[in-house]
Amino acid sequence: MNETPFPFPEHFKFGCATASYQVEGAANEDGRGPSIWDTFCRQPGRVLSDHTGDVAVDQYHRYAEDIERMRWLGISMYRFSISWSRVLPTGRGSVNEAGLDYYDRLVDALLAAGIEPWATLFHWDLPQALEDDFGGWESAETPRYFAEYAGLIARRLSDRVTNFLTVNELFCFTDKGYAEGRAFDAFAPGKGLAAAGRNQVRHHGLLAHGLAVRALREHARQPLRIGIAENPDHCCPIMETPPHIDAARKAYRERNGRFLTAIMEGAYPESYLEAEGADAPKFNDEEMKIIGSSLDFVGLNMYAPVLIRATVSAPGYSVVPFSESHPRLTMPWLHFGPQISYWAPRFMKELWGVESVYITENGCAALDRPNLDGEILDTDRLTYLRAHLQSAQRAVAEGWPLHGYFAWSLLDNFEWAHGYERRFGLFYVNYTTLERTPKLSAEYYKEVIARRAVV
Ligand code: GBH
Repeated sequence: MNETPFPFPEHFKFGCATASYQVEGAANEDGRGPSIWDTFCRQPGRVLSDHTGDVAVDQYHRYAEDIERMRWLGISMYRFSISWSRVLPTGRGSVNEAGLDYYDRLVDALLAAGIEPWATLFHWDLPQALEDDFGGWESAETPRYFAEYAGLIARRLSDRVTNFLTVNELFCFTDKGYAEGRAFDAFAPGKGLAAAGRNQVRHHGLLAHGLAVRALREHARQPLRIGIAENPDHCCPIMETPPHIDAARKAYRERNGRFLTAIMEGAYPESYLEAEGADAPKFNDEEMKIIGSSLDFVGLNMYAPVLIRATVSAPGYSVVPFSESHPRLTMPWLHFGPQISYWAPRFMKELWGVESVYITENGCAALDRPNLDGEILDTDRLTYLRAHLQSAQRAVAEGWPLHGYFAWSLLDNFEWAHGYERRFGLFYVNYTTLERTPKLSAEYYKEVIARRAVV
């Protein structure tokens, strides 16, 4: 018997991901300006137990020991995000050198450990000043300032960092931030815009992405690899037969018209514009060209599926609703459907000819409890990760363009509106002592990496 029946090729890379506001802490240190999440966390009832990211898991001070943990795991990539207001406290204008110094230290330490830095420019922590002065993503000023910030980061870090991601998950900082409004569900800044305003916010998010791609390239100190970390509706066939596969592919394109399809095609699909009607975003050709700027890779955050079946009537597909007892992990939306880690890379190639896909996040929340021996035996997370890795391995084995995988997350951290009450880490964090303990899933991931195979 072959002991590693599900191998990953030599060039396939493994990593872990985090985001600035979720891990850094040091919210008021070394000249960092406030972000909309600092403000949001201080509005009672917005975040579970009114938790804040003031301390988070203190990676700002503990990055060196966390890099030791990455070495133990054996990962070769670390995806982190840069806090815009740490380097530009008001989002524009004067630069906070001390803030930039932190990312220099982090990058240098990663490189010394043989780990590639993958830097995300924006993972939702918009400088509060841009919200106060312009209404944040409601304004076309914000994408322009984002491009200036991207240029600054390229000039400062691209001598050592060659992998950049523009923004993380457009839906979350546009729709959930500006059009949701509900407590425990909304994200910062917690506005409740109607459809027309929301669609313009989406458009500004897209524009920020495109302008940043160009600014990064323009100011790069060496050739870069630039992508996005997007969380489209991961449509997949309810069963693997040709009609359902075709329906899921069509659904993947049309249901992502507001974001990913616009980026891949440099145009909003007709189906999106028709559905939005009078509320459709206002845009011009030049903006759509910018939004469609070519990418070096597409990063996909992978969590839950959208199950699709073929229909006879238009549009030829429909969403199969989750049954009440469909298995899910410990988030209301985290339904089990690991097959997306196969179908999404495949559809990227089939729909748009994408040659390089990375799974930029995959993971789940679980009710981790240390046992009497202090172990965290997270069999649920291990099973979830294993199933996704199996699908990813299938994609690679069949020749679809999947080149790497990042687990979300290296360690438990500030889970946005769920505060510290939901844990996504491979390492357990004791929030009293900030001590980190590897869970069983960390040991599992370490074995996968060491053997380069699903084990
Ligand atoms: C990611 O988003 C984030 O990038 C990361 O920061 C976060 O910690 C991690 O996942 C875990 O949540 O509220 O019903 O409209 C997760 C993917 C996609 C989950 C949008 C919530 C909205 C569902 N998110 N989804 S709903």
